[in-house]
Amino acid sequence: MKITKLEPIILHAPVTRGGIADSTHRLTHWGAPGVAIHTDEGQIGYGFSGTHAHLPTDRLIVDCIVDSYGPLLLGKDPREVRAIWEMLHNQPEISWVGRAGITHLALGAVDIALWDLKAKDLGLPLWRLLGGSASKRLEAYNTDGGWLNWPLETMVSDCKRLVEEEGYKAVKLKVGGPSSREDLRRVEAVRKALGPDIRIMTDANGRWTLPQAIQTARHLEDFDIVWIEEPIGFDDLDGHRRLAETISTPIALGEQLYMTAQFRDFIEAGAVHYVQPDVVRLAGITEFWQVADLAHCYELPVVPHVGDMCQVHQHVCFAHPACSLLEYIPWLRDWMEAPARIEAGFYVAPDEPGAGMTPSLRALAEINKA
Ligand code: 0YR
Ligand code: MG
Repeated sequence: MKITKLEPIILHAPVTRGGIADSTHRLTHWGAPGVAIHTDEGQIGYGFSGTHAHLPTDRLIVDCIVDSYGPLLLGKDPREVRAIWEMLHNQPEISWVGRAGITHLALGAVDIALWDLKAKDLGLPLWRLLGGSASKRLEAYNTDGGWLNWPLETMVSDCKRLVEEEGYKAVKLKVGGPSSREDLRRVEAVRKALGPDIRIMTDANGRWTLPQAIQTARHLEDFDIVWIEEPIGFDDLDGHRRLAETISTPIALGEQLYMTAQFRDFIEAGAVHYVQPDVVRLAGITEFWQVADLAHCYELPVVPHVGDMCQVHQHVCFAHPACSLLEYIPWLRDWMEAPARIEAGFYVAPDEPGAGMTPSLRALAEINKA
């Protein structure tokens, strides 16, 4: 099997209620700049990054995929994905300008498309190729009820609906708003509405200073929170280490870390408890697996961030022993040929061959017109 063509794709999917916010970002669409990799056998592999749908930057990512990585991929056998990854990752001119940022996001999308091709070639869903089991219980927690721009009443009723009607047993709430007092009021209201048995995660998206984080975390202890995510700047290793030594609520992070070596440093320093790698921030499934193995060595749970809107992550989580919980955000649901399925708060192992990011025909038609 040989790669014959790379086709750029930029997909912008509207988010819930036309716009969401966390402490740091506001967006109306989720961006999925990526690639369709064609082969001489007619099979197409799809891989996407995950962005805040900023068209000029999305174009840089797809240009990097097609112009920088494309020539290195033509004629290669996509089934040799790990060897290809090493070759691309170590390519001197490209790695000179970035083992992070745009080149790295581009490599992630390429890697996902290659694994997609390999799995499709074997006629297997990726989780099966990776050795996973359909009987594994992979729980979903839902992030889509807890945005910072939802008024308190909306957030409470959304979270209640997710729990009472959809069967989730865990939800994530955004914090890090202008007032910590208001953050605490919102968390308290959801805790009261959901009762003691539902797990609540919080995510400050890096907004707090260290003293603010210490102070707010002390108060959050009253509400039995599973974790505080990115309490301070996402790559502040020593700050997170000091925070972890000071507060009792566990720390989750990793959605903005680009490299295995960064995860190693955070894990070794004791600065992270819930490890949150992302296949679209790391250079794809290949590097995700390295990080998940690393976390597993330290007996830390891996709870990925879903920059792919959980389509690929469900596959790696059904296969990797460090994963038993995965975020759910539904924004690509109407764009994928086989959207992730959740039943009573648990993922259903997908049957479709591939890595899970094949756009629906309708989506492809719309994208190609754009
Ligand atoms: C929206 N998940 C996150 C989204 C999300 C951000 O701004 O990008 O909230 O990545 O922190 O845990
Ligand atoms: Mg987060």
